[in-house]
Amino acid sequence: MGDGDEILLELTKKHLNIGLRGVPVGTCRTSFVTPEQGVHYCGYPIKDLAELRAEDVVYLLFHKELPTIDQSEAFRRELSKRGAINPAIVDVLHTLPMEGHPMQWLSVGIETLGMYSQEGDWRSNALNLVAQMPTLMALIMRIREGRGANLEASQPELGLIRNFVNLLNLPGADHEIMSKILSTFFVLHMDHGGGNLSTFTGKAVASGHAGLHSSMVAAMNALSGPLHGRANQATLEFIKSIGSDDEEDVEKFVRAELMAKRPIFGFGHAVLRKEDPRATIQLKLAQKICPNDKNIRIVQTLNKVVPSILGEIPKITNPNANVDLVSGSLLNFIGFTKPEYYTTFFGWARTAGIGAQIVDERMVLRDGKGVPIYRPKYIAEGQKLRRLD
Ligand code: AMX
Repeated sequence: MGDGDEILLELTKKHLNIGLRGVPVGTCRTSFVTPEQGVHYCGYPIKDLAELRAEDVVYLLFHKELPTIDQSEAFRRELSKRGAINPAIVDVLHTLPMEGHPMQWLSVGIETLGMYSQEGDWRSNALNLVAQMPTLMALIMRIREGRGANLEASQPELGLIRNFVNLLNLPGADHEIMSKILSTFFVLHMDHGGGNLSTFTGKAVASGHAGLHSSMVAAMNALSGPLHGRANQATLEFIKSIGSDDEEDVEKFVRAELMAKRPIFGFGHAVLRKEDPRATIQLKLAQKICPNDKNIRIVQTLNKVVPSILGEIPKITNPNANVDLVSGSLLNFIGFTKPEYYTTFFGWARTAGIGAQIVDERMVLRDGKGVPIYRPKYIAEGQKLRRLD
C-alpha cells in the first residue's frame, strides 16, 4: 500500500528521464500516502494523530508504535537530555550573511550541530538532532531579526514545541495559541512517504555513510526548492495578492490566474484524490482559533469556490485543497509574518520523519545490514536497449 493506486513493475523507455516517478525503489516503514486518506504514519491515518503530543508522534516514527504513558514520559526525558547544544553554534550563526535564505541558515546550523553532537550511531544522532532543532530554530530567528541569542534560556525539559515558543519569545505572541498551532503543524508535516525529494535525497546521501547531520543537510537543501517545500511560502503570497474574501472577487481572480496559465496555489495533489486531511484539520483549527483573520477568510472563500472552478478543467485530477492552503495563514496569524521562514518549520518537522527513515535504511532493512550505497542505472544516449523498449 502507498503512493497511490498501482505499483509500476515493468520499465519501458517512457520511464526514463522522468525523475524516477512511480518507479519502486524500496520499502518505507514510517509512512505511506493513499488517494483517499492521504498520509498515514505507521498505519495510522494522519487525522487520528493530529491532536497527539508532538513527542509521541516522533516516538511512533522511530518505534513504529505509539508509546504507553510510561514510554512517553521516558522518551520525553531522553529528548530533554539530548536537547542541550554547544554554545559555539551562536558564534557560527552570527557569521552568516543576512542575504541568505533562512533555509540556508538552517542547513549551516544543522551541519554545525553535527560537528558537536555525533555519537557514532545513526539513531542517537537522529534523536540528538530532533531534540536540538527547537533551540536552533529559535536562535536562527532571533539572530536574523536582530533580537540576540538567548541560549541560556533554553529549557529542553519543557518539550520540543514549548521550548521553541518560550525561547523565541516573540513580542505580542500568545504562547498557548502559538504552541497549539505549531504542534499541529509539526505533527502534520513530519513525514510523507519514502520517495519525496528531500527524504529520498537524505537517504541517498546516508547510503554513502556521510553521517546523519550531513545527510539531513542534503535533505533540507532538497526541501528548500520552490517546487518542493517552498510551496507554503508561495501560497500565502498568493492569498495576500487576492486581498478580498468576497466570493465574486475571488472567483474573478482565480479565473484570471488560470487564463494567465498560473497555478492556483493550495489546490491539487500528485497522489490524493480528495481534500487533503491535513488541510481539513487546519481549516477546522483556523475556524476555532481565528475565523475572522483576513487571510483565513480568503482561504475559506477559496475553499468554497476553487474546487468547482478547477473541476471544470478535465486534466486536473484533484481540484481540492492541499496542506499548503491553510498552513501559511495560520503561521502568519501567530506572528510569523515573513513567509520566507515557513519552509524552515516544514524542515524542522521533517527532521523527525527523514531521521527515522534514515535509521531504518541504515540499521533495520535487509535484516539490519542496511540498504547499500544508492546506484541507479543511467543509460548512455544512443545505447542499444534490449529490454527497455
Ligand atoms: N492550478 C492550476 N493547474 C493545476 C493545478 C492547480 N492547482 N493542479 C493541477 N494543475 C494542472 C497541472 O499543472 C497539470 O498541467 P499540465 O498537464 O499542463 O502540466 C495538470 O493540471 C494535471 O495535474 P495533476 O495530474 O492533477 O497534478 P500534478 O501531480 O501534475 O501536480 C501539483 C500536483 C500539487 C504540483 C499541482 O496540483 C499544483 O501545481 N498545485 C498548485 C501548487 C501547490 O499548491 N503546490 C503545493 C502542493 C502540496 C504539496 O505537495 N506540498
